[in-house]
Amino acid sequence: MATSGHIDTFARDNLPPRELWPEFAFMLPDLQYPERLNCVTEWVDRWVATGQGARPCLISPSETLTYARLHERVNRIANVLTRDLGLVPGNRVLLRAPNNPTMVAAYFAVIKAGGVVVATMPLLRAKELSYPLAKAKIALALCDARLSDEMERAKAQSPDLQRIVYWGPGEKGGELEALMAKPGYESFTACETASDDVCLIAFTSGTTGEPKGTMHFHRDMLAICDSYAKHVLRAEPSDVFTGSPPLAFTFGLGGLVLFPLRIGASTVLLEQAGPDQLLDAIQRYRITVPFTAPTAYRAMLGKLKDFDVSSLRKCVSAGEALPRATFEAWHKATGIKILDGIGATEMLHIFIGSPEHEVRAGSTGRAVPGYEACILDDAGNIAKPGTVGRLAVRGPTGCRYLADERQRKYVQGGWNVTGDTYLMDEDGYFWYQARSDDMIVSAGYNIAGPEVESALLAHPAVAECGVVGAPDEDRGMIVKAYVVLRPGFAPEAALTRLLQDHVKASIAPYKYPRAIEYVAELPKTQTGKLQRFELRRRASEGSARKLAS
Ligand code: 3UK
Repeated sequence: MATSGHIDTFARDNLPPRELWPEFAFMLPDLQYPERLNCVTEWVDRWVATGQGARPCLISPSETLTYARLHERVNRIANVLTRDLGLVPGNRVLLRAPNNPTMVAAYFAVIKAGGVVVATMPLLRAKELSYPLAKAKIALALCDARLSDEMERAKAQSPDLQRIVYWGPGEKGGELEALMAKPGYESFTACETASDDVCLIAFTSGTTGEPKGTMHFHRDMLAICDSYAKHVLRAEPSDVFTGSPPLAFTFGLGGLVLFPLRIGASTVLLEQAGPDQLLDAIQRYRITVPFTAPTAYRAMLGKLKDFDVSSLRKCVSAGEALPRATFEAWHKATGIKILDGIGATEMLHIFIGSPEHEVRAGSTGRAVPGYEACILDDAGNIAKPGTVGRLAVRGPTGCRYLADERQRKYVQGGWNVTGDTYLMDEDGYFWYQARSDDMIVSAGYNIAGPEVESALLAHPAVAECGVVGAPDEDRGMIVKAYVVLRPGFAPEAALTRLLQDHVKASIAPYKYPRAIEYVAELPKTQTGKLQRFELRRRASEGSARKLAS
């Protein structure tokens, strides 16, 4: 192991003890990295050094940066960090901005200077910002001036935070740009970090309990490009990427920045990326590779006729299971098989997913080359194909929580145990059942909420839905569906019966939702995932009220 390039040893000191690490494997020749490695040079400097600096790189509605201009912007910020703001290798820097070119430049500048990025979602409030500030002991923040309100409020309650530097328009903005303009700041030599120095602490969105800080090395950032992106996604330098996930969510970081820049492609960064904006961008920029969540594909389906999406080549879905109905409708409408893939913040990116020619409708796919995945039974042994059990994975990336006891839960016997219930078939394809804690046990039957959701989504009246267990005196639990209707359908008892019959006709009848409640919208996380725990809470409150009355 190379000696660390960090002077501030906080990240290294707070890695989990070695015996709690998952096993790491670097089976592919693509995954051999030098001991000294600053990953940013691979995405940015490399293209300039090989005479390709004029290629388009980051595209946004307000500016387009070539690789050469991104290189310069990264260098200028890196100089500001080290010369004006006193950054020392190993220091953590909080970043707060919507997806835009300066956010990307700041991400790379922190890492190039040997720092550790802690990126945050634009919608977070002061309270949610103060948690990572304290947990990762962050003294410096770079922030888009439009997001200064909550940032200032967070500072007031965060003793570690010494300094915030703002950029962009807005009352507080412009300080970063003024510093960046100094003469001599256009070049910067990358800090000589070790390939196993931490460069990113990504916090999980915390659907249950406190967020967890997952620590990633320089080599991890390349490994996701050289495993998933190279062998499953298989994009080309001429591809134009875009997508909706925030760059603070590693799904977005990989799909919108690391994957395209690894191959010299370009990427369109959108500050607002709802289904309409995404469709508009696909048409306007002739997007070939979009990254978004299953609900967004579903929402876009109804609007495809108003847009020209003929440029699309590869569509990636992750974050939640892709319902078969969505996969099939998208294939019918566009001729494209959506690439489903399961990833996790702990693993940095997607570790199960198959290329188009191997995709099977309704399955997440097979283990990504470089990764191994299996199903563990209750005793922790590898189960036979066809068994439903806990998903476990290992490969070049894996879980290392920042000072967190929950490491023992995620890593068991060297495997990363993601908390998902899956089945692996004889051919090595993985079939999602549910989050392990989302399984509904009703009158002795195990029922996976997402399977009932998939069945409901195939009915034309259903726009979105969430299925959970509601406490029930007779059955322990009953299957309850929260349904958002499409325009033109009324929430009537007749429709409830129709939907129930529809489910009974498409999956085992005992799985049908005995209760259906119509709602205007579903609770979602910052990363756009359905909050089943919130629905469960509502469902149990609802039945508590019923019992009391
Ligand atoms: C669920 C899926 C079924 C699953 C992520 C791609 O989602 C990402 O990371 P998170 O830490 O959540 C991880 C959990 O989300 N999940 C994700 N993808 C799928 N379930 N099918 C899928 N295709 O429960 C997993 O354990 O927020 C996704 C890349 C990077 C990521 N961080």
